[in-house]
Amino acid sequence: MHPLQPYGWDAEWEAEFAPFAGQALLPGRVVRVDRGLCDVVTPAGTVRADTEFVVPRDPMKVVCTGDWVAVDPEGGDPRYVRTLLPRRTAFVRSTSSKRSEGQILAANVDHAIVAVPLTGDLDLGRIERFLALAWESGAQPLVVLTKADLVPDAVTLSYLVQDVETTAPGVPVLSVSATTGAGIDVLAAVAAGGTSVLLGQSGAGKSTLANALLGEDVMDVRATRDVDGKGRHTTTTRNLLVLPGGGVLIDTPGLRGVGLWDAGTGVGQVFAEIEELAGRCRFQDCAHIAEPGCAVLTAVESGELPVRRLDSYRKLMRENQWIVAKTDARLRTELRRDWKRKGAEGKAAMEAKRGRWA
Ligand SMILES: Nc1nc2c(ncn2[C@@H]2O[C@H](COP(=O)(O)OP(=O)(O)OP(=O)(O)O)[C@@H](O)[C@H]2O)c(=O)[nH]1
Ligand SMILES: [Mg+2]
Ligand SMILES: [Zn+2]
Repeated sequence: MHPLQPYGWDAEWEAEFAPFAGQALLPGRVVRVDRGLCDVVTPAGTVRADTEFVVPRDPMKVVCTGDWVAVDPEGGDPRYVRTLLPRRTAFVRSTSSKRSEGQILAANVDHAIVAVPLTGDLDLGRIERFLALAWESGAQPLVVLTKADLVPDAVTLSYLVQDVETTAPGVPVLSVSATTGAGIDVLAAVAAGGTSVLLGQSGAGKSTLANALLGEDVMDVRATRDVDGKGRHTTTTRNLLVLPGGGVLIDTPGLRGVGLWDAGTGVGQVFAEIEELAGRCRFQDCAHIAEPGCAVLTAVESGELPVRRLDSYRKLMRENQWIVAKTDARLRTELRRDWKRKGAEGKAAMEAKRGRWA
């Protein structure tokens, strides 16, 4: 067995890495990133590596947890990451409203697990926002409602699950409790199929779930001081963990919120039923405000579509259009093309390497 197989190494990555194998570089997966340095697991063990060489001020090429890279086995400590293999998927949010920059939270993820605590009121808008980015990432989203043991009875629990289900068409919704163990087996089965990332607000119980899936206390867990998620974050780095039942899990620090980042397609998927209705409006460019023959408004009037959903759809669409307009569209198109241009990055890295030693 290839030593990286538990980390998700497969025939496709092997093919992707082939050009670098002949150049005496090592393949590896980034298991942690901390201020420009990352821990990379390679067939020769875990090495600490500098990522600076591959990231010439391009936020989309900042090496992040989950990335597959080629590491130079020679050189001191830290070593150098020579190239970033093209990502299959990437979860990206915008860093802040002031600076329009994307931040990659996890790469090469198959399941984007949005952890939502069943304590306090369910913030459906926040779930929709996370799901838009999850769909956009290319991963399959999953909502995990945590701390089910704190819900007083089974009927209440089933209503809460239903509420989230109607908010998340096409997305599996699972309730779990790390305290009683309910639902953990189902989650383990999902997580066994590839790489999963746990996302959500601080205190949602992400690290507790990670420990439950690991079967041991690897991640620090702490009681949150306040319920609105503004308290201290327990987890401070993104960590990639190999699960005993198969699969790889990335635990991330809590996020108070996520800004959309070019997530038009993702927003459309979160509100699939609205987009479906919109296709039946009389006018093709219907804004669903007061137009005659508007199927969306008809659905709101009949009670079929909650007005909250329509408001949320409008809000996220507007936010997304704004961020897209604000950022340099040309640059981002190039970036995207770049992601798809397999192997090109490697070639550039090797040319740079040659130049460096010339
Ligand atoms: N009752 C109950 N409490 C839980 C459960 N899961 C987690 N908790 C508690 O919730 C608190 C926060 O858990 P963490 O796992 O640290 O939360 P987190 O999402 O990793 O938080 P950050 O690392 O800050 O993002 C801790 O006090 C846990 O014991 C559960 O299933 N039931
Ligand atoms: Mg944590
Ligand atoms: Zn309409």
